[in-house]
Amino acid sequence: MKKVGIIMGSDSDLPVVEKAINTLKDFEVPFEVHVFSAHRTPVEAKEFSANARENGFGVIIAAAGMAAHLAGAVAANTTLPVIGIPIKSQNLGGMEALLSTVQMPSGIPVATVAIDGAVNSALLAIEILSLGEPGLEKKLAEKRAKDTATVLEKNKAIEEKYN
Ligand code: RP5
Repeated sequence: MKKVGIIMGSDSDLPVVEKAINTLKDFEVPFEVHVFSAHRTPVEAKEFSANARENGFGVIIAAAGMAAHLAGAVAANTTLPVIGIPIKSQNLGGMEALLSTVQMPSGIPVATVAIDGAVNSALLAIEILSLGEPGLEKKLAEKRAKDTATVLEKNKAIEEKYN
């Protein structure tokens, strides 16, 4: 199976990124995690991205906060699908990272999830990999069914309490 590459701009992003890591673990999808920054270590970020396809990656998740150029810079150096996670910041709440990540010019796409949307970044990566992995398609369907059952149970409890 192809690996998911997870890159974050700083180790301070790890508490959010760990949710993506845990989701990939739940699905037994192989991954690598790195701290590469578009601004602080641009050479390393470029090298990883440019070699990612030949190094066995199928999709890359890039998490960054503030002037979040990481996902776009990664996407500029690979034709693999890139998923951006805008990380919430103290001063501007992540809106700056969201806009920096999502507003890509035509030709270099970044699939952007919600601010701190790490779980969805992993699920989207798994969905992409599932195109060539029927086992993952089955696990995704099972998770959806489990999530639905959980919500229906909560609905039942609320209905019993108030109706
Ligand atoms: C971004 O700047 C990182 O992705 C992080 O979200 C933010 C702050 O980084 P630190 O100053 O905490 O290292 O590049």
